[in-house]
Amino acid sequence: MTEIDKRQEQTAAEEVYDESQIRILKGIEAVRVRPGMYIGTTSVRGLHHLVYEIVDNAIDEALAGYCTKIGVEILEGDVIRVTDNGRGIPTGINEETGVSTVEVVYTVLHAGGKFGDGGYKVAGGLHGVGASVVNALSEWLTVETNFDGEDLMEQRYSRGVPDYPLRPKGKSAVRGTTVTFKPDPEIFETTVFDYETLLTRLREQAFLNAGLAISLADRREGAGRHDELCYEGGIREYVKFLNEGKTPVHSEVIYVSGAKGDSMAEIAMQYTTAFNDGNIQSFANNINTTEGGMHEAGFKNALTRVVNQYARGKKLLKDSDKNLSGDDIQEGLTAVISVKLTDAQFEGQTKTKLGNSEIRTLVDGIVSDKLAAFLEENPSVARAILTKAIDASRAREAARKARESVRRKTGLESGQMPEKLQDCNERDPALCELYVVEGDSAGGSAIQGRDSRFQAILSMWGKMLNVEKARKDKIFGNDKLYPMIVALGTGIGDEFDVEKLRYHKIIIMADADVDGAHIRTLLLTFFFRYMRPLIESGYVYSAVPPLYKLIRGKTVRVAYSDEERDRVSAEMRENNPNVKIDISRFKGLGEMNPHELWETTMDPEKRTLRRITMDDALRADHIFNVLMGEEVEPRKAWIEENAQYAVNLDI
Ligand code: 1YM
Repeated sequence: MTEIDKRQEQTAAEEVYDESQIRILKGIEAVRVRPGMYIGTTSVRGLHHLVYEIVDNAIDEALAGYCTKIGVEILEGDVIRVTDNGRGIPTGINEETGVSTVEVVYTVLHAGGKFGDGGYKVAGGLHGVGASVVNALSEWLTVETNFDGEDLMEQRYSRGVPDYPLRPKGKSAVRGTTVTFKPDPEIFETTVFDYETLLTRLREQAFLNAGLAISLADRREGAGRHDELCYEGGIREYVKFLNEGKTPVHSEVIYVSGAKGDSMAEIAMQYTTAFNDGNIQSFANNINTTEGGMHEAGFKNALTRVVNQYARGKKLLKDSDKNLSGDDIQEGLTAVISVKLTDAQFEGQTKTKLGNSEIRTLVDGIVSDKLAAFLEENPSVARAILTKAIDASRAREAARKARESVRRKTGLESGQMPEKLQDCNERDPALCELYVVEGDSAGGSAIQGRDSRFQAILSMWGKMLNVEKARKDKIFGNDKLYPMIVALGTGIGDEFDVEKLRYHKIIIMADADVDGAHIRTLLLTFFFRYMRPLIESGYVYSAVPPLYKLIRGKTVRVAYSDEERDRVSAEMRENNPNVKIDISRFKGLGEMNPHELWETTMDPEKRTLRRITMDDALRADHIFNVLMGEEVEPRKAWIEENAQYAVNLDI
C-alpha cells in the first residue's frame, strides 16, 4: 500500500467517524429540542421518568438473571444515583463507530441493550433505549461500570456529549454499573424529586420481580428516608398490599401461572368484602398496561366463565337463573396480572394496551384450568367468592328494577307521592310533620288519629334494610326507603338538597321495645349516612309513646316511665289503699286506638318529642359502626347493654 493509499484510507475512516459523530450530535439535539417526543412531558412526571429509564436497564439485567440488587439514591441537589450488581455494560470498542459500547449506549439514539441478538427483548416505551435520552436531558451524567471483573471504567457527559472517552478508574473485583446524573434545569419545569413518587414506582417493580432487592434512599439535606423493597412472594404480596385495610373474603391470595414458548403469565387475586368494582392491575414486561389489552381480556373472560361453570355445577345458580355478569364477579376483587413476552405490541392512546393475541389464549388457558381446579380443591373459598358474586348480582338486579320503577313512576321530578304516604294538606314545610310509623296497624291508628292539616303519615313495616351493609343502588331500590326518599323530597347522598325538604319535623314513631329500638336505629343509620344534614339541622325526632296504661273505674291515664307509673298510680289512689288500679303495659303502638295515640303521642299540646342531635358526630359514627358494621360481637354487647334504654336512644 502506497503512502497515498494509506492517506486515502485514513481520510475515509475519519469521514465515517465524522459522519457518525454528526449523526449522534443531531440525535442529542433532536432530543433536547423536542423532549416531549421522547419522555412524554417535561413536567415533574417527565423528570421522574428519567429515573425509571435508568432503573429499567438495571431491571432488564435482573430479568436476564445477572442482577439481584438495585440501589436508587436522591443526592444533594436532586442528583440521582442508580447502582446495580449486574454484569456491567460492555466496555470494548464498537467496530462500527470506533468508540466504546458504553459510549454508544449513552450517546446513540435507539441503541439500547438490544445489540445484535441473543438477548431477551423488552419492548414498550423507551425500555432499554432510554439511556441516551436521559443523558441528553441531563446537565451532566457519569457512568461507572465494571464489566471484566477487574477494571472500573468511567465516562462523563455534559448535556449528552462526552467530556472524554471511556477511561479506567482503578481496580475492583466487583461487577456492576453505577449511573449518576443531574437533570437539566434548562429542560425541566422542576428538578425536585418526590420521594413518594419514586417509592411507589420502585415498590411496584419490586413486587413484579419477586426476590429482587431494590433500595431507595433520600440523602438530600434534612431528608433521611430509606426503604428496602424486596418481596419473595412477588405479585401475591402486591395483592395483599393493595388490600391493606380491607376485609378479605378468603385469607390466602389465589395464585396461578403458566408459560408457553417464550411467553409466561402469572395472576394473583383476592376478594374483599368491598362493594367497589374490581381493581385489576395488569403488566406486560413490567410495564403497567393501564389501558388493558389481551392479557386482561383473557383473564376477565375466563374468570366469568369459570365462576359461572362452578356455580352451575354446584347448583349455586338455578337453571332458571341468568349467568353472573363480569361486573358481579369482579365486585370487591383485587387482581394483579403480569405477563412477560418477546416482541410485546403496545397499542392505544398512551401505548399501554397489550395487543398480542397469543397472550389472551395463554391467560385464558391458565385461568380456565388452574382457577377451576383451585375452586374444586378449596370449596370454602369457592363458596365465599360465589356468595359475594351472587349478592352483587342481586344488588344489580334490584338497582335495575329501582331505576325502572323510578322511570315508571317518574319519581322525584313528577312530585307524585308514594302510596304508603298519607300526606297532609299544609304545603309550608316549616309547618309540616312527617310521622314515620312502624307497623301497619300502628300506621292505621296514626292515620285516623292525626291532624291531617299538618301531619303526614308514612307507614313502614317488616325488617328494614341495614344501610351500613348495603350498596347505594340497593338503598334506592329498597321498597321501604324509596317511598321515604320520595316523601322527604331531598334526594340522597351527593344529590341531597335540604331546600327541597317537605317536612321540618320528621318523627320516627316506633314501639318502646327492642324491635322498635332496632327500626329506629336502622332509620337513624340511613339518615346519618345519606341525609346527614337532616340530623345536623335538627329536623329528626323520636316520638315518645307511653309505656303504661292505668285504669281506675272510668279514669284512664298513661305513664312514660316506671317512676311516672308509680307516681300516677299513687295519685289515682288518692291515699286510699284499697282502691284497685288496673295497670297494663302497652305492648305496641298498634294496641292503641286512634284517639289514644293522638292523645298520648301525637298531639303537639301533650306529646313529648326527643330531638335527635349530632353534638358529637364522631361518637354517633362510632355507635353506628358498632351497631351496623361488620363485627358482630361489639354489636351484641352494645344491644345487650343498651336495650333497656332503647327508648332513650339519644344520638
Ligand atoms: C444503573 C443502570 O444499565 N446496567 C446494565 C446495562 C447493560 C448490561 C448490564 C448488559 C446488557 C447486555 C449484556 C445485553 C446494558 N448493556 C447494553 C449493551 N444499570 C445498567 N447492566 N451485558 C451487559 O443486553 O446483552 C445496554 S444496557 F448494549 F451494551 F449491551
